[in-house]
Amino acid sequence: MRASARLFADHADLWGRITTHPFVLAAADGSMTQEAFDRWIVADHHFVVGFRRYLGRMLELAPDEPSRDLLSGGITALTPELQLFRDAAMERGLDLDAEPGPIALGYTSFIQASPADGFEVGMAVLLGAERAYHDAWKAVRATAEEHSPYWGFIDNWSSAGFGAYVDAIAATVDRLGGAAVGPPAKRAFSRVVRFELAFWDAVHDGDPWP
Ligand code: MP5
Repeated sequence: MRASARLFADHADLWGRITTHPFVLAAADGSMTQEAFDRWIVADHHFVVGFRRYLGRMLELAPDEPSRDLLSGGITALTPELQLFRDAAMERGLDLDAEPGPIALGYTSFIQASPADGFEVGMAVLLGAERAYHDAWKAVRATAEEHSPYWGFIDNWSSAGFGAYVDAIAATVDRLGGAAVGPPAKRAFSRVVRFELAFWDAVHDGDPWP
């Protein structure tokens, strides 16, 4: 089995819960509350700001030109993506500098710390996080209307171009082979899957500090 497939094989059940989470279903059928979507914009903006810095660290660690091409492409795509968040926040009067909740902060901090455990661990994290969003927003796209207020975000992660990026990440993980599925990489991937679920819960229901 390829290394990327081995990472997913252990998490088939939890993966199904990411793409059928109540937040995802509500985005698809238009029943999302304004509070939940506003919470997601602020929390996910915090995540993407941290994610871009993590990708910068991964670019520095990358061992060859194909993986540097992949990562620098990922970084470049985040300029228009961050603008989507800024525009949505401006329209809705949201403060993007608001204190993130503990789940949003914890997941983002975990992602940013992951390259310290090596490039292979960082790549397992990248595969999990990007594939989670591709699969979830593809599920939203399957039933959402193009005039959905979330269309810019839906299209960003569900497009064929983003799918090709996720496939290229998987191919890089496969090229890395054994170290990409060693215990540290598997543990990090498992944490990504569980954090993705916790993040949907947090934006759906709230992510309060004590
Ligand atoms: C992504 C995201 C995808 N924006 N938020 C979460 C919680 N998980 C994954 O990352 P990117 O950088 O927006 O493609």
